[in-house]
Amino acid sequence: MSKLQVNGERLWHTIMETARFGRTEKGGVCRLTLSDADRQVRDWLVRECRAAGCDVSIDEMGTIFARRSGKDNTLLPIAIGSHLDTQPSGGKFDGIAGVLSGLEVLRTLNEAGYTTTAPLELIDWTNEEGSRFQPPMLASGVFAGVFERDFAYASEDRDGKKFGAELARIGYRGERRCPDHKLGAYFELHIEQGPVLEKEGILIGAVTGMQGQKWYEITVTGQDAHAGTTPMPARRDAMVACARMVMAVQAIALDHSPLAVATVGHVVVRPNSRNVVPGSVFFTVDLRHPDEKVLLQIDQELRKMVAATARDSDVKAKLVNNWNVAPMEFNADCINRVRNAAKKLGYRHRDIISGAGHDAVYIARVVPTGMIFVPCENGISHNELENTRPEYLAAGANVLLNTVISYDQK
Ligand code: HGY
Ligand code: MN
Ligand code: MN
Repeated sequence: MSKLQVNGERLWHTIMETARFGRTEKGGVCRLTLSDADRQVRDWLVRECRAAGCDVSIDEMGTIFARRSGKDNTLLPIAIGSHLDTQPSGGKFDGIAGVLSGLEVLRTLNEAGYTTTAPLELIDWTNEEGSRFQPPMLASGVFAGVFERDFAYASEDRDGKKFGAELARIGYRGERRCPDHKLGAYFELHIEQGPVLEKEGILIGAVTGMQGQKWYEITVTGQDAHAGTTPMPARRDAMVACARMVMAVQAIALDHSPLAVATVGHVVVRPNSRNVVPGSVFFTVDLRHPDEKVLLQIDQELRKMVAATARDSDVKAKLVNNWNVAPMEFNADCINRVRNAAKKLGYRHRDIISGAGHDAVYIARVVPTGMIFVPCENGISHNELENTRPEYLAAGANVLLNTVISYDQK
C-alpha cells in the first residue's frame, strides 16, 4: 500500500477549470463529441499531459493516449481514463472526472518521483455518450473490435455531418489503427450517476458489472392533414399514435419494475407545424435491465405493442433495434484490487452494478478492467445540476492511484 495521496484541491481545480469548455448558462456543460468545445478540451488535455512528461498519441478514432514511461517499457501499459464528451445539457463531472483523476494520478507520481514498473497510459475515448453520433461508446467499441472504423466514420449527426469528417475537422483523426494498440489493464473512475452510494453514506463503489442496454428507433407514419378541416375520425395522426406508444413503453417498464428502465428521449415530429396533423413521428427508446433474459422478453413485448398500437391507430410503424450491449461483469482481480485499495485507505465501500454505460464495458472485452464509483449529489447526472464533492473525487482518485500501484506490483 503506498503512502502517496493525490492533491484533491488541484484535482477539483482542474475540474472547475475545464468546465469552461462548453459551459452553459446554468453552469452545466454542453461539449458534444467532435464539437469545437471538444477540440478545446482535448487540446488542453494534450498540453497538460505533455507538460506532465507524457508522450501523446492519437488513434484513428481520435482517442487520446498519454503514455508515462515505466521501468520496463516492454510491458503492456496500465491504462486509466474515461471520456471528455458530454450530453447537450450535461454536467461538469460525467466522464471528465475520470480523465482528470487519471491526470492527477500521473501528477502525483511525478511529484513523488515514483516510477511504476509498467508504463501508464491516460486515455480519453471519443464519443462515449452517443448523443450526437450513435452508437455510444463508439471509440472504445472500435478499440475492442465491436465496431469497424468505417462504420463509425459513417455515423451521421442530425445535420448530416459524418463522424469521420468531423474528426478530421477538429484535427484528431490519428493514423494508428485502434486494434494495433494493446493495453495491460484498464481502470476507470466515474461518478455513480445514481443515488445508491450517497443514500448509504458510502464513499467508493467497486463496480462489479453493468446492466444490458437496447436502443430502438421507431418511425410512425400516418398522414399530414389540415388541423381545421379534417374530422377527428378521418385522421391518421402519427403524433397521437406516438403518444400512445410512449405511455405503453412506460407501462412495459413498470411491469418489470423495479429493475427495468425505459426512456423515450428524442422525438422528431414532421412537419412540426401547429396547424398540420403530424404525418410522421420519429422517436427513440433506451431500454435497460441487468438480466439478458428479461431484456429479450421486454424486447418482444415492445415489438408487439408497437405493431398493435400502429394497427389500432391506422398508421404504419417501423421499429429498428440499432444498438445492443449485453449485461457484463468486470475482471474479478481488478474488482478486488479496487475493494482492497478502498479498505486500506479506510474508505467505506460496497460492490455496485452500473446502471449507466461506460467505455470500460467494451474495454473489458479485451483487457482486464475495473471501475471505481464515487457518489454524486442526489444521484443526478445527464443534467446541468450534476454535482459531487471535492472529498469524494479525492477519495476516488486515491483509490485509483492505489489500485494502479497494486496492479503494477502484481
Ligand atoms: O447513457 C449512459 O448510460 C452513459 O451515461 N452515456
Ligand atoms: Mn460517462
Ligand atoms: Mn453520460
